[in-house]
Amino acid sequence: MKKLAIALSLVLAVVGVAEAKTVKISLTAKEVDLPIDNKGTMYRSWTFEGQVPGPVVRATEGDIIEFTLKNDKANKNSHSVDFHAARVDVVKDFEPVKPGESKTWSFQATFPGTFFYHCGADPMIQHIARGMYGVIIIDPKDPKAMPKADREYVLIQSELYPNPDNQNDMMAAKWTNVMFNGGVFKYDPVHDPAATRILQAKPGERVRIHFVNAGVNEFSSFHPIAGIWDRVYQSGNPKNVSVGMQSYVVGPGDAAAFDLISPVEGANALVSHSMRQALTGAIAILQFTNDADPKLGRGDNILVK
Ligand SMILES: [Cu+2]
Repeated sequence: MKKLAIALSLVLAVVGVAEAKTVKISLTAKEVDLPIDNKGTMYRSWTFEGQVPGPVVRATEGDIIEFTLKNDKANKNSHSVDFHAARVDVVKDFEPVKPGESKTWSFQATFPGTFFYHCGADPMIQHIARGMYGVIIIDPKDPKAMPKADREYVLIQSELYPNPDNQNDMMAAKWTNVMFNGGVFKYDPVHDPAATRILQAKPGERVRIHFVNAGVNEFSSFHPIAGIWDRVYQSGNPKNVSVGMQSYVVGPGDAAAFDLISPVEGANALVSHSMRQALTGAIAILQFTNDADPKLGRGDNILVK
């Protein structure tokens, strides 16, 4: 056993991946009905793991991600996964998987950051608009590359097309609402009294928002009402840093990391400052309070369900 371990570490040293670990990730495509607002209006969604957005995928810079996509046999459509954190072959690795089948492929996460992932099966516009999207966070290998966040939240913007079967409406950008994390005013009890959830942090804490724009068509102008972004990291890469930003544009299919620190108790409203987007649903309340729930913005609660 010891000999084997020595031999293995020698092999790893020779190929120069001594620090890399292999992370196994599995996602199952599921076509299900999900609520798209706080009233519980149901929508025929296509999903990863029956949820919109899909699960947060996370690894560290340098890791090998061994990824398996399963397509549930109850589904009617082929699905695929396109990780924006990967450098691979679009034909071989992003190829759609038929219902009842599965496929495994690997990539090394060479750049740290906040990246989009989505289904790339044809027609991609419909697969994304119906809910097949999520975030893959690649933490920097050097833990000091970015200031440590006290809390983190994932917000993914997308447009709601009322008829999920009408691809023409998607091509024409005839959406009715813009949402964060798959729900209209999901975290905004100010504009929708039926909303029960908000984001929370304490004054002085560094809150990092991993923001993805799933689109499928609109650009987002991400702004914290009553706040200023302490730092914005394009693509979430620690080297791409801007400071003291009021808003930052994230195009469809793009992502960034946004740090916010409030010196006072009170609320900020995180919005797309494109007002038609905000006022149809793209608002999330972040409450700064000394009584902030210690579980929120940590562990599995960075994506508030
Ligand atoms: Cu799909």
